[in-house]
Amino acid sequence: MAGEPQADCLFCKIVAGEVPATIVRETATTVAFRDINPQAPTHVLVIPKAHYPNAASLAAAEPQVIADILGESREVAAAEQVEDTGYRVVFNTGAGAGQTVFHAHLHVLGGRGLQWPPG
Ligand code: D5M
Repeated sequence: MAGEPQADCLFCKIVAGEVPATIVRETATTVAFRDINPQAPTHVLVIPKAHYPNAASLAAAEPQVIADILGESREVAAAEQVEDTGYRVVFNTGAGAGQTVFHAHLHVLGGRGLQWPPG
């Protein structure tokens, strides 16, 4: 069923507490934790607790949770004190865009200058 935990999903295991992560925030619908391979001084992933393979499928099924994730990204940015210097939020969607974990996740990146266009 859509949104149900998947046994072979790394981020479902983090939600369940079966894989350790440095969790920085948690709500009823989301978890935010530090990326294991940070690309900036602040690099936090905000994920839905429900399993959807990417942001598009989550948006179609549970649009309020996409809003929750964006709201949490703002809270993360404030806690990390990157609001004033600027930060970036990114949903890589599809392998061609660099997605490697197929449980929707929003990258929150900040704490250094960020170039555009991204690589
Ligand atoms: O981003 C997937 C991200 O997930 C990537 O930046 C590494 C991160 N990652 C992978 N495994 C872990 C664990 N165990 N903890 C924390 N972060 C992790 P993508 O957009 O799919 O390329």
